[in-house]
Amino acid sequence: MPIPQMTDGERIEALSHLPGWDLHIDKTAITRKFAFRDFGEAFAFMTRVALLAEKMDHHPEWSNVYNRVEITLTTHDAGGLSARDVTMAKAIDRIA
Ligand code: H2B
Repeated sequence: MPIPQMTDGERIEALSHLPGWDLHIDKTAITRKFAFRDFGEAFAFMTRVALLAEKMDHHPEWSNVYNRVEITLTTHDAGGLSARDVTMAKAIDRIA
């Protein structure tokens, strides 16, 4: 069963509930930058997100530089943004 991409209307509605997350110019993904006190805190956050990703079977594209973590969410099985990304973004915000 393919996962549907979100419509323009759904994207606008979802983003209004996701402060800090930016929609990519091509509308296929959302990104947020997080900053922590130091590397230990950033990596602890990443560890929790990694466990969440395994539980949700939905995995982030991300990078880490010392205390900063940048996360991009997109659904490969949909070829763009889906409701899974929105659910995960909210869960990540709760962890942060
Ligand atoms: N993560 C993301 N971001 N998008 C997907 O489409 C996706 C995933 N699909 N994690 C999952 C794994 C799928 O490939 C496995 C087989 O369930």
